[in-house]
Amino acid sequence: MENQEKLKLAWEKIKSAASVLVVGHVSPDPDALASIGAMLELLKNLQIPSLGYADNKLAEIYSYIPNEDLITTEKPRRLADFSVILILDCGAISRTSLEPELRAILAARSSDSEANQTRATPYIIEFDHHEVLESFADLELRIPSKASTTEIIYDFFEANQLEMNKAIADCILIGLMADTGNFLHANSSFEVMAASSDMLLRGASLNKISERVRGAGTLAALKVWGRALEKIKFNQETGLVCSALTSQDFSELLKPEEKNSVAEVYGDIASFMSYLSGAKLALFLREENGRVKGSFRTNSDEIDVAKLAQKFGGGGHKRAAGFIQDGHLEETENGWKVVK
Ligand SMILES: [Mn+2]
Repeated sequence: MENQEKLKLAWEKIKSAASVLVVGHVSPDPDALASIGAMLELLKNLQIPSLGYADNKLAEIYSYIPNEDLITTEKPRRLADFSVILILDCGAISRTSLEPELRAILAARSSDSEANQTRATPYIIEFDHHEVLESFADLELRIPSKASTTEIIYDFFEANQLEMNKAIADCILIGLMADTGNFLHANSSFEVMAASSDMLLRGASLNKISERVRGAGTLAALKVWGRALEKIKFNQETGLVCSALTSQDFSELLKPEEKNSVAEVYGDIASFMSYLSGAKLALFLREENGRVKGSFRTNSDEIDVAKLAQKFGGGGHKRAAGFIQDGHLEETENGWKVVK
C-alpha cells in the first residue's frame, strides 16, 4: 500500500473509533510529545474520547507543548478497551513501555481461529520516522526519510484535508524544529521548510518555540555543556570526536533535583561536536544509574550511525542514533571504554 493510501486508511480508522489511546516513547522528547499533542487536539475536536500516554515524562521542561498536560505517565489499564491505539515516534515495540500488553493483544488475536474472530481488539496504527526493527502494527506509517514524526502527522492532516488549528500547527512545528536542531541539521529538507512555513501561516509561534527547543535554558545545562566541551577528545586519523560525563562529573556539577532539567542537552552536545572541522563522527557518552548512554551524530553521507548504534544494542537514524549499555566509563589514553 502506498503511503498516501495508508494516511487515508489511518483517518478512516481514527474518525470511526469509539476511543483512542495515543502512545509516545518512554522518556519522550519534544517530537514524541508534540506528536501526541497534535493527535489529542484532533481527537478533542472530533469529540472522540482519548488518552495520551508516555512513560517517564519530564513535565517541568515540556509544558510549552500544547496538550502536554493531558499526557499521563500512568500506565493505561485495559488496552483492549480502546478501539484504536496510535503509536507515535516509538522506533520499536519495546520503546512504547507497553510491550507486554501489546504483545498480549497480538497473541490473543492470532489464537482466535479465523471462524471465531468475535473478540474486538484495538486496531494498532504506527506513525514513525525511525528505521524498522520489527513490524507489529496493523497499519505502519514508517517513513525514515522524514525529519520528525510530526512531519508524518503533517502529511496525515494534508492527505485527509483536515483543519490544522494553532495548537496543531505549534505541535507540528515543535517536532520539526526539535528533530532538525532548529533547521541546522542535514535532515532540514525542502519539505521540512515548506511544512514549517505552512505552520507559521497557521499561527505557530516560531520565536517562542525556537527559544524553548534550542535554548540551553538553565544554568545547570550550561555547566553540563562546559564540562562536556572541556573533556572533548578528537582523533584526527579516524575523524572521531568524543566526550563523556561520568557520575562524578554530574555530582560535581548538578544538584540531584537539577538532573532531569538537563536531559535535553545531550543530543545537542553530540550535534555540536559533529560540526568540528575535520570530524566525521561524534559520540557523546554519559553515565546514568549504573548504565552508559551514548549519542552518535554524523554529517557525513558515508556513515550510517543507526547501524553503528545497533552494534551496541541501540538504534536511531542515519545521522543521529543512540544506545544504552550496562556498566560504567573508564577513561583511556585515546577515549573512553564501557566496563561492565
Ligand atoms: Mn522523532
